[in-house]
Amino acid sequence: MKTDRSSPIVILTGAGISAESGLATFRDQGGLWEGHSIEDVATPQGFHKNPDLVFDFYNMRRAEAAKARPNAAHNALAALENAWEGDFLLITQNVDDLHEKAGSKRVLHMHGRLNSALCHECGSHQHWEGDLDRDCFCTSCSRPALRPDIVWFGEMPYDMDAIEEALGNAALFVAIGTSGTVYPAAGFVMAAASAGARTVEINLEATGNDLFEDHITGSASTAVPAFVNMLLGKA
Ligand code: BV8
Ligand code: ZN
Repeated sequence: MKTDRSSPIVILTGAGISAESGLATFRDQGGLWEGHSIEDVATPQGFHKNPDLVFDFYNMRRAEAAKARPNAAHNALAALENAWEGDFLLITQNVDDLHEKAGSKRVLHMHGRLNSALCHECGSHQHWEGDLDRDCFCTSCSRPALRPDIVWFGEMPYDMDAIEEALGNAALFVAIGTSGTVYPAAGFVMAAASAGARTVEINLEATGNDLFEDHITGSASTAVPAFVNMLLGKA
Protein backbone atom coordinates (compact mmCIF):
# COMPACT_ATOMS: atom_id res chain seq x y z
CA MET A 1 0.00 0.00 0.00
CA LYS A 2 1.59 3.24 -1.09
CA THR A 3 0.65 6.22 1.09
CA ASP A 4 2.19 9.52 0.22
CA ARG A 5 4.16 10.86 3.25
CA SER A 6 2.32 14.14 3.17
CA SER A 7 -1.14 12.58 3.46
CA PRO A 8 -2.99 12.75 6.81
CA ILE A 9 -2.87 9.65 9.04
CA VAL A 10 -5.13 8.87 12.01
CA ILE A 11 -4.20 5.98 14.31
CA LEU A 12 -6.53 4.52 16.97
CA THR A 13 -5.04 2.25 19.63
CA GLY A 14 -6.70 0.02 22.21
CA ALA A 15 -5.62 -2.18 25.09
CA GLY A 16 -4.04 -4.75 22.74
CA ILE A 17 -1.09 -2.46 21.99
CA SER A 18 -0.16 -2.42 25.70
CA ALA A 19 -0.70 -6.17 26.28
CA GLU A 20 2.95 -7.04 25.49
CA SER A 21 4.02 -4.38 28.00
CA GLY A 22 2.27 -6.47 30.65
CA LEU A 23 -0.93 -4.41 31.03
CA ALA A 24 -4.12 -6.46 31.00
CA THR A 25 -6.66 -5.87 28.25
CA PHE A 26 -10.37 -5.79 29.03
CA ARG A 27 -12.00 -8.58 27.15
CA ASP A 28 -9.27 -11.14 26.60
CA GLN A 29 -8.75 -14.17 28.81
CA GLY A 30 -7.81 -12.92 32.28
CA GLY A 31 -8.81 -9.41 31.28
CA LEU A 32 -9.81 -6.58 33.57
CA TRP A 33 -13.49 -7.17 33.22
CA GLU A 34 -13.07 -10.72 34.49
CA GLY A 35 -12.39 -9.58 38.03
CA HIS A 36 -14.80 -6.67 38.09
CA SER A 37 -18.18 -5.71 36.73
CA ILE A 38 -18.10 -2.69 34.42
CA GLU A 39 -21.02 -1.14 36.33
CA ASP A 40 -19.11 -1.31 39.64
CA VAL A 41 -15.79 0.19 38.52
CA ALA A 42 -16.27 2.05 35.22
CA THR A 43 -19.50 4.04 35.62
CA PRO A 44 -20.32 7.26 37.54
CA GLN A 45 -23.04 5.31 39.36
CA GLY A 46 -20.49 2.72 40.50
CA PHE A 47 -18.20 5.50 41.78
CA HIS A 48 -21.08 7.14 43.63
CA LYS A 49 -22.12 3.82 45.19
CA ASN A 50 -18.67 2.65 46.29
CA PRO A 51 -15.92 5.23 45.66
CA ASP A 52 -13.26 3.25 47.56
CA LEU A 53 -13.69 0.21 45.28
CA VAL A 54 -13.24 2.44 42.23
CA PHE A 55 -10.27 4.31 43.74
CA ASP A 56 -8.62 0.94 44.48
CA PHE A 57 -9.29 -0.37 40.94
CA TYR A 58 -7.58 2.62 39.34
CA ASN A 59 -4.83 2.86 42.00
CA MET A 60 -3.85 -0.74 41.16
CA ARG A 61 -3.80 0.04 37.42
CA ARG A 62 -1.95 3.38 37.91
CA ALA A 63 0.80 1.57 39.85
CA GLU A 64 1.09 -1.12 37.15
CA ALA A 65 1.13 1.42 34.33
CA ALA A 66 3.84 3.44 36.11
CA LYS A 67 6.12 0.37 36.10
CA ALA A 68 5.31 -0.65 32.50
CA ARG A 69 7.65 0.05 29.61
CA PRO A 70 6.60 0.83 26.01
CA ASN A 71 7.04 -2.04 23.55
CA ALA A 72 8.20 -2.03 19.91
CA ALA A 73 4.70 -1.09 18.73
CA HIS A 74 4.61 2.12 20.81
CA ASN A 75 8.16 2.93 19.67
CA ALA A 76 7.28 2.36 16.01
CA LEU A 77 4.32 4.76 16.22
CA ALA A 78 6.55 7.43 17.78
CA ALA A 79 9.06 6.95 14.95
CA LEU A 80 6.26 7.17 12.37
CA GLU A 81 5.01 10.45 13.84
CA ASN A 82 8.55 11.80 13.77
CA ALA A 83 9.16 10.84 10.14
CA TRP A 84 5.72 11.72 8.75
CA GLU A 85 5.43 15.00 6.79
CA GLY A 86 1.63 15.16 6.72
CA ASP A 87 -0.85 15.53 9.57
CA PHE A 88 -0.51 12.74 12.14
CA LEU A 89 -2.92 12.08 15.01
CA LEU A 90 -2.70 9.25 17.53
CA ILE A 91 -6.01 8.65 19.33
CA THR A 92 -5.79 6.18 22.18
CA GLN A 93 -8.55 4.51 24.16
CA ASN A 94 -5.83 3.50 26.62
CA VAL A 95 -5.38 5.30 29.90
CA ASP A 96 -1.72 4.28 30.33
CA ASP A 97 1.10 6.65 29.25
CA LEU A 98 3.11 4.18 27.17
CA HIS A 99 2.72 6.22 23.98
CA GLU A 100 4.20 9.26 25.75
CA LYS A 101 6.97 7.13 27.29
CA ALA A 102 7.82 5.97 23.72
CA GLY A 103 8.11 9.61 22.59
CA SER A 104 4.76 10.16 20.86
CA LYS A 105 3.82 13.85 21.00
CA ARG A 106 0.38 14.28 19.44
CA VAL A 107 -1.67 11.84 21.57
CA LEU A 108 -5.37 12.25 22.42
CA HIS A 109 -6.51 10.15 25.38
CA MET A 110 -10.20 9.98 24.56
CA HIS A 111 -10.96 7.80 27.62
CA GLY A 112 -8.82 9.81 30.04
CA ARG A 113 -5.51 9.01 31.77
CA LEU A 114 -4.43 7.14 34.90
CA ASN A 115 -1.78 9.80 35.66
CA SER A 116 -4.39 12.56 35.97
CA ALA A 117 -7.04 13.39 38.60
CA LEU A 118 -10.25 15.32 37.92
CA CYS A 119 -11.95 17.56 40.48
CA HIS A 120 -15.70 17.03 40.38
CA GLU A 121 -16.24 20.36 42.11
CA CYS A 122 -14.15 22.80 40.04
CA GLY A 123 -13.50 20.59 36.99
CA SER A 124 -9.73 21.04 37.07
CA HIS A 125 -7.43 18.25 35.75
CA GLN A 126 -4.23 17.70 37.66
CA HIS A 127 -1.24 15.43 37.08
CA TRP A 128 -1.44 12.54 39.55
CA GLU A 129 1.13 9.79 40.17
CA GLY A 130 0.41 7.96 43.44
CA ASP A 131 -2.76 6.57 45.00
CA LEU A 132 -5.91 8.65 44.88
CA ASP A 133 -8.63 8.48 47.53
CA ARG A 134 -11.59 10.41 48.87
CA ASP A 135 -9.40 12.51 51.21
CA CYS A 136 -7.08 13.86 48.48
CA PHE A 137 -7.37 17.60 47.96
CA CYS A 138 -7.79 19.35 44.63
CA THR A 139 -4.72 21.52 43.91
CA SER A 140 -6.98 24.23 42.43
CA CYS A 141 -9.94 24.57 44.80
CA SER A 142 -8.46 22.66 47.79
CA ARG A 143 -11.62 20.65 48.24
CA PRO A 144 -11.51 16.84 48.82
CA ALA A 145 -13.38 16.28 45.53
CA LEU A 146 -10.99 14.34 43.28
CA ARG A 147 -11.86 11.32 41.11
CA PRO A 148 -9.88 9.31 38.58
CA ASP A 149 -9.62 11.35 35.33
CA ILE A 150 -11.18 8.49 33.39
CA VAL A 151 -14.13 8.60 30.95
CA TRP A 152 -16.60 6.05 32.32
CA PHE A 153 -19.49 4.45 30.48
CA GLY A 154 -22.23 7.01 29.90
CA GLU A 155 -19.71 9.88 29.99
CA MET A 156 -18.61 11.93 26.97
CA PRO A 157 -15.17 10.96 25.66
CA TYR A 158 -12.57 13.76 25.48
CA ASP A 159 -11.47 15.63 22.33
CA MET A 160 -14.34 14.47 20.14
CA ASP A 161 -14.34 17.66 18.02
CA ALA A 162 -10.65 17.30 17.16
CA ILE A 163 -11.16 13.60 16.52
CA GLU A 164 -14.12 14.09 14.19
CA GLU A 165 -12.25 16.75 12.25
CA ALA A 166 -9.18 14.53 11.83
CA LEU A 167 -11.31 11.55 10.74
CA GLY A 168 -12.97 13.75 8.12
CA ASN A 169 -9.56 14.57 6.58
CA ALA A 170 -7.79 11.24 6.96
CA ALA A 171 -6.22 9.46 3.97
CA LEU A 172 -5.27 6.49 6.14
CA PHE A 173 -6.99 5.18 9.32
CA VAL A 174 -5.30 2.40 11.28
CA ALA A 175 -6.90 0.70 14.32
CA ILE A 176 -4.43 -1.26 16.46
CA GLY A 177 -5.24 -3.71 19.29
CA THR A 178 -8.87 -2.83 19.82
CA SER A 179 -11.87 -5.15 19.87
CA GLY A 180 -14.13 -2.49 18.36
CA THR A 181 -16.67 -3.00 21.14
CA VAL A 182 -16.94 0.46 22.65
CA TYR A 183 -18.53 3.48 21.00
CA PRO A 184 -17.97 6.12 19.79
CA ALA A 185 -14.41 4.78 19.13
CA ALA A 186 -15.78 1.70 17.37
CA GLY A 187 -17.52 3.98 14.87
CA PHE A 188 -14.37 5.87 13.84
CA VAL A 189 -13.61 3.46 10.99
CA MET A 190 -16.96 4.33 9.36
CA ALA A 191 -16.29 8.07 9.65
CA ALA A 192 -12.83 7.63 8.12
CA ALA A 193 -14.07 5.34 5.34
CA SER A 194 -16.86 7.75 4.38
CA ALA A 195 -14.22 10.50 4.14
CA GLY A 196 -12.38 8.29 1.62
CA ALA A 197 -9.63 7.01 3.92
CA ARG A 198 -7.98 3.66 3.47
CA THR A 199 -8.82 1.61 6.58
CA VAL A 200 -6.48 -0.94 8.15
CA GLU A 201 -6.91 -3.07 11.25
CA ILE A 202 -3.94 -4.60 13.09
CA ASN A 203 -4.95 -7.18 15.68
CA LEU A 204 -3.72 -10.40 17.27
CA GLU A 205 -6.68 -12.14 15.68
CA ALA A 206 -9.08 -11.28 12.90
CA THR A 207 -12.00 -9.43 14.52
CA GLY A 208 -14.21 -10.06 11.50
CA ASN A 209 -14.96 -6.34 11.35
CA ASP A 210 -15.47 -6.06 7.61
CA LEU A 211 -15.62 -2.27 7.77
CA PHE A 212 -11.82 -2.39 7.45
CA GLU A 213 -10.36 -2.84 3.97
CA ASP A 214 -7.13 -4.43 5.18
CA HIS A 215 -6.62 -6.78 8.12
CA ILE A 216 -3.13 -7.46 9.43
CA THR A 217 -3.07 -10.29 11.95
CA GLY A 218 -0.21 -10.57 14.41
CA SER A 219 1.00 -9.30 17.74
CA ALA A 220 1.39 -5.53 17.87
CA SER A 221 5.09 -5.57 18.76
CA THR A 222 5.82 -7.41 15.50
CA ALA A 223 3.06 -6.27 13.15
CA VAL A 224 3.21 -2.52 13.92
CA PRO A 225 6.96 -2.02 13.29
CA ALA A 226 6.60 -3.99 10.05
CA PHE A 227 3.63 -1.84 9.01
CA VAL A 228 5.49 1.39 9.85
CA ASN A 229 8.56 0.25 7.89
CA MET A 230 6.34 -0.46 4.90
CA LEU A 231 4.72 3.00 5.19
CA LEU A 232 8.15 4.65 5.40
CA GLY A 233 9.33 2.65 2.41
CA LYS A 234 11.87 0.70 4.45
CA ALA A 235 10.26 -2.72 3.98
C1 BV8 B 1 -20.70 7.76 25.51
C2 BV8 B 1 -12.75 3.37 31.06
C3 BV8 B 1 -22.47 9.30 25.38
C4 BV8 B 1 -11.33 3.57 31.21
C5 BV8 B 1 -13.84 2.80 29.04
C6 BV8 B 1 -23.47 4.08 20.56
C7 BV8 B 1 -23.02 5.39 20.50
C8 BV8 B 1 -22.52 6.02 21.65
C9 BV8 B 1 -22.46 5.32 22.87
C10 BV8 B 1 -22.91 4.00 22.92
C11 BV8 B 1 -23.40 3.40 21.78
N1 BV8 B 1 -23.75 2.12 22.13
C12 BV8 B 1 -23.47 1.93 23.43
C13 BV8 B 1 -22.98 3.06 23.95
C14 BV8 B 1 -22.56 3.24 25.37
C15 BV8 B 1 -21.11 2.86 25.62
C16 BV8 B 1 -20.67 1.65 24.85
O1 BV8 B 1 -20.03 1.78 23.81
N2 BV8 B 1 -20.96 0.48 25.39
C17 BV8 B 1 -20.51 -0.73 24.76
C18 BV8 B 1 -20.04 -1.72 25.83
C19 BV8 B 1 -21.64 -1.28 23.90
N3 BV8 B 1 -20.24 3.99 25.30
C20 BV8 B 1 -20.07 4.94 26.24
O2 BV8 B 1 -20.67 4.94 27.31
C21 BV8 B 1 -19.09 6.06 25.94
N4 BV8 B 1 -19.74 7.29 26.25
O3 BV8 B 1 -21.03 7.25 24.48
O4 BV8 B 1 -21.29 8.88 26.03
C22 BV8 B 1 -22.70 10.68 25.77
C23 BV8 B 1 -23.17 11.54 24.81
C24 BV8 B 1 -23.40 12.86 25.17
C25 BV8 B 1 -23.16 13.28 26.48
C26 BV8 B 1 -22.69 12.39 27.43
C27 BV8 B 1 -22.45 11.08 27.09
C28 BV8 B 1 -17.86 6.02 26.85
C29 BV8 B 1 -16.94 4.92 26.46
C30 BV8 B 1 -15.69 4.94 27.34
C31 BV8 B 1 -15.88 4.00 28.47
N5 BV8 B 1 -14.64 3.82 29.20
N6 BV8 B 1 -12.92 2.53 29.91
C32 BV8 B 1 -10.65 2.36 31.67
O5 BV8 B 1 -11.06 1.79 32.69
O6 BV8 B 1 -9.68 2.02 30.99
S1 BV8 B 1 -13.99 1.75 27.73
C33 BV8 B 1 -12.86 0.48 27.82
O7 BV8 B 1 -13.06 -0.33 26.65
C34 BV8 B 1 -11.44 0.95 27.74
O8 BV8 B 1 -11.28 2.34 27.75
C35 BV8 B 1 -10.96 0.41 26.43
O9 BV8 B 1 -10.19 1.33 25.79
C36 BV8 B 1 -12.23 0.24 25.69
C37 BV8 B 1 -12.14 -0.63 24.47
O10 BV8 B 1 -11.50 -1.81 24.79
P1 BV8 B 1 -10.23 -2.21 23.88
O11 BV8 B 1 -9.19 -1.18 24.04
O12 BV8 B 1 -10.69 -2.53 22.49
O13 BV8 B 1 -9.73 -3.52 24.64
P2 BV8 B 1 -10.37 -4.97 24.55
O14 BV8 B 1 -9.86 -5.75 25.71
O15 BV8 B 1 -11.85 -4.87 24.33
O16 BV8 B 1 -9.75 -5.59 23.21
C38 BV8 B 1 -8.35 -5.81 23.14
C39 BV8 B 1 -8.05 -6.13 21.69
O17 BV8 B 1 -6.64 -6.25 21.55
C40 BV8 B 1 -8.65 -7.46 21.23
O18 BV8 B 1 -9.23 -7.27 19.93
C41 BV8 B 1 -7.43 -8.40 21.13
O19 BV8 B 1 -7.59 -9.34 20.09
C42 BV8 B 1 -6.34 -7.43 20.83
N7 BV8 B 1 -5.01 -7.87 21.32
C43 BV8 B 1 -4.72 -8.50 22.49
N8 BV8 B 1 -3.38 -8.69 22.56
C44 BV8 B 1 -2.84 -8.16 21.45
C45 BV8 B 1 -3.86 -7.62 20.65
N9 BV8 B 1 -3.64 -7.04 19.46
C46 BV8 B 1 -2.36 -6.96 19.04
N10 BV8 B 1 -1.31 -7.44 19.76
C47 BV8 B 1 -1.51 -8.04 20.95
N11 BV8 B 1 -0.46 -8.52 21.63
ZN1 ZN C 1 -11.19 21.54 42.52
